[in-house]
Amino acid sequence: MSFDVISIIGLGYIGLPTAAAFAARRKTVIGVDVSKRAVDTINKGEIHIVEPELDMLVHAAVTQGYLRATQTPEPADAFMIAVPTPFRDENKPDLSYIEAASRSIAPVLKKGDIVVLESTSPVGTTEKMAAWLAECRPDLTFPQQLGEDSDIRVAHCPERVLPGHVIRELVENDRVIGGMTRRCGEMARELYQTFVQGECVLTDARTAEMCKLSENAFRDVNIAFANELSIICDGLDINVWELIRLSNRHPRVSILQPGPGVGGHCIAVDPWFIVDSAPEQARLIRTARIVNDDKPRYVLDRVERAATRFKEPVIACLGLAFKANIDDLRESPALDIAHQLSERFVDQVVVVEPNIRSLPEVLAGKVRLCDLNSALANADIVVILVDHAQFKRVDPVRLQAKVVIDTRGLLSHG
Ligand code: SAJ
Repeated sequence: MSFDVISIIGLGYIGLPTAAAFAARRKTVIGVDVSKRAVDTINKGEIHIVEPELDMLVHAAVTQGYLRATQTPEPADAFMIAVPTPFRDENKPDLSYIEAASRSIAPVLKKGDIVVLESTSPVGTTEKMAAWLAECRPDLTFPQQLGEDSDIRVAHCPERVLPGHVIRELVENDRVIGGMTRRCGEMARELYQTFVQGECVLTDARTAEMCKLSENAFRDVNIAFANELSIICDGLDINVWELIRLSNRHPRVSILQPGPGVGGHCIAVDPWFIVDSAPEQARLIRTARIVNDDKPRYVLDRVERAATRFKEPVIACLGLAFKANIDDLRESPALDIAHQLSERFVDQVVVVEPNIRSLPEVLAGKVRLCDLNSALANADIVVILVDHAQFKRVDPVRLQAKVVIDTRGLLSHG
């Protein structure tokens, strides 16, 4: 089998690094994206997202002629769909991007091609994708659930990389590959082995879909446990971070860290796909989502209670990103808390976020973005929302005369 030309549909946080990884192995890669801005940026050898080392890789791939971006799909030997799967109202998964991407590549498919779904998806989506493709191309055969070989092979291979470490994890992580038939899985494995050094483990498409959702739900449930413990400990006057440190000395206990809530576009989203598929059974998974989504409100209550001690307190929010040492503000509980505080305490909130140069739209004109020193000099209340490296270096003496609400346990880590 040879994959001379590989097409990646969706050039975002997963699609673009994957395109660059294939191009680095001297494969011809055609990147497809609906956004003209993304396509133009990539064709200039630049990138439109933030991910360490990606700029260098894309620049090399484009200048050496291995990577080219376009808005219209072209023929290739392998197609990988890496478009978003957000959720709509009432936490229902929205598969419209996958459907549109599938229908857009259908006209250029030819016998022998493989289509791999990379997007995190509810169970059954790979089968739906095969059905959409089949509907557009009655002249070709597609795999049925337990069917035999077909003209077009279809598989699911969810990405599992950690934002900020994508380039390394893309190569080193093991991959779970769910083929719609054994042959589909084997072909997908050969495709991934072009650049993946981790093990590529074969299963069926439904198990692969559920595997990715389970990984993120596992983490969500465990963070919810830590968040619930933190609220219980506040009421019982126990330092939750010391408690967790001590509990984790047990050889079979490994409690995660509480925080201001769960952010990002994966862990706070994916468990809902399981709840949507099994609403009656997924009781723990649903409750974990609710516990984590409620945590920002709990933090706000604490700040409001602390503020009653002052006439017009200056409130410094340390951090806006959804986790430490990144600039990604999407679905960030820290941003949500800063925003709500800015509405409640007009002209009293200052924000420190060393990883951004200008405020996001929701905060523009409402809070002041300032450096750590001036924030600490003026604040009455300091709310630590993200455990950025810069904040870890603050001398605790500077916080002594202030009310500190430390949602990340920054001051409690020895
Ligand atoms: N968080 C806590 N306490 C913890 C750990 C994390 O409050 O102990 C919070 C973080 O602050 C953040 C959120 O959870 O707000 C998510 O952060 P994360 O670092 O756990 O995960 P993501 O969203 O950056 O990436 C996850 C990863 N999944 C797992 O670790 C199981 C990654 O491997 C996936 O590829 C990614 O989701 C994805 O795309 O699904």
